[in-house]
Amino acid sequence: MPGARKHVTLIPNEWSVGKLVTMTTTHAAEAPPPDAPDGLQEHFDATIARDQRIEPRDWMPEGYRKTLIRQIAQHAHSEIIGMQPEGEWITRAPSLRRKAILFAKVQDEAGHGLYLYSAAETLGADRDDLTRRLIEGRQKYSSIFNYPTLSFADVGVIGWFVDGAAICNQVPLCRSSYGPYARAMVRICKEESFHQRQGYELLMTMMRGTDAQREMVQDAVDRWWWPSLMMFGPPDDASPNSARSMAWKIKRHSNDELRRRFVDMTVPQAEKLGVTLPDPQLRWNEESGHHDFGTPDWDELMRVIKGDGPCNDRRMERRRTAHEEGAWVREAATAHAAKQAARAEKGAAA
Ligand code: BYC
Repeated sequence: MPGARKHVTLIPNEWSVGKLVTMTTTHAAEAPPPDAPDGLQEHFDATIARDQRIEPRDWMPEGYRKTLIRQIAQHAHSEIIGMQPEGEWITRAPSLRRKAILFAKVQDEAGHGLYLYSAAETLGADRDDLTRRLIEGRQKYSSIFNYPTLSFADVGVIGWFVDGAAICNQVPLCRSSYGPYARAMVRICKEESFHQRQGYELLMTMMRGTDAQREMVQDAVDRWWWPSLMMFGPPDDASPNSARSMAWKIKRHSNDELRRRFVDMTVPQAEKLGVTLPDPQLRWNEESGHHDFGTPDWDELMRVIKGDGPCNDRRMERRRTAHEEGAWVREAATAHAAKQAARAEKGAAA
């Protein structure tokens, strides 16, 4: 119908975060029968098969624990490094309102990193050690944060694409089999959906502006589209961790499945916004009920993951400097905690 308002869903209903909290949160932590010490593996397997949660006090296979630490640490590092591309625009935001919004958003990402480091600590990981591994280049963070933010439209496109991709990836992680990770995801996803909406709203405002603003938006879309598709990881047949992680129900969907969901979700949003996604092969496929789309440049993803992206050096240098400059805060906090503990001990003894 001409002139009719087309309804664009930012997050499809069946993915709504609200529904996630109604999922089964039954604890997996019935202790294994005391007379069956050899039954720990069976107990773990049965817990996973029943779709219940593994909690920190439960026995778990070493591979499960290591896989979780790897994924959660990478996820935490991504949230922290992910503050940088948008953070570079805080002092250059075009209005006080945009500055306040951006400030709050970047601060939220820091909070996400902290919940996730806490979740990794429930598995026996040490936060300092994880940070050291990151700054020594022994642990990864998401490839997407190694691209530059060239204009303020990039802030909007990061909200729309990068937070949108994060939602597609992370909403299913709210049903991850490890309790502390799944619970951290519920709050994180609620905040990410706010971030996605603020990005989209910023872009809608720019699209109502001048030709130059519309060109900035299209340019940002052109630069961020393919790297956003790469966020979901290598294709399924080149993803060494997926099968194991899915069997353990850490991951609920494969990389390709989530990528396709992101494309299906984003295409109508792009139409509504009035931008073109830079993929000549993108079209609706009636038979499959999904969009067909082109192949991301997997060599580029591998180069970026290995440290050879446009901004890897800059991001890591900034992270190292921030860590060094924060040393006095860590020392002061440790001294304060020791003083408090000594005072409490003295009080208890008196
Ligand atoms: N970038 O076997 P695969 C955010 C690595 S931040 C870098 O498929 P897996 C936000 C992968 O680690 C949210 N590395 O692995 C913040 C593996 O290497 P290792 C970020 C990648 O784990 C600020 C190897 O390639 N989201 O939202 O089964 C502002 C083979 O891959 C990438 C998360 O962290 C990549 N893109 O699946 C705005 C989500 N892709 O470890 C927004 C949580 C793959 O064997 N993570 N690799 O040496 C996951 O869901 C999964 O770990 C992945 C990869 C889907 C990313």
